[in-house]
Amino acid sequence: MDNCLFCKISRGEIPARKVFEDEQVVVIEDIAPVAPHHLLIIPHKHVVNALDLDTGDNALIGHVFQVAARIARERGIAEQGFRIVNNNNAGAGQSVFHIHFHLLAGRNLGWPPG
Ligand code: IU
Repeated sequence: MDNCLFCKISRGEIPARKVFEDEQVVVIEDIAPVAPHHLLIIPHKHVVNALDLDTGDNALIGHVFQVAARIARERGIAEQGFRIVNNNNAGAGQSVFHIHFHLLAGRNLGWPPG
């Protein structure tokens, strides 16, 4: 997608603080962190949000969670607890319309989320 911010980050056309990348996802530091650990796991594939997924994307979403768990272990935040958040549509807080998963940790994470 020509005009998509996360496609541009995925392609390396816009700089981002990249912490991991493989053939399916790129993981960056969120530009406006809301927790001591705030990463975005972004599939390279342009999918708008959960409503835009099809069954062919099942392995991709599984991979996202595998990457999140690996990063949580590597950062030493697995045992204290971490959260994976995916906002779908503006009413739920989605502001970038390319599917992504927030990985949050390092402070008390309230429940229910706001
Ligand atoms: P959201 O769930 O769509 O609201 O998440 C989008 C996130 O992308 C949000 O946390 C922003 O701070 C973050 N972000 C970014 O990391 N870099 C950018 O250039 C822009 C947004 I624009």
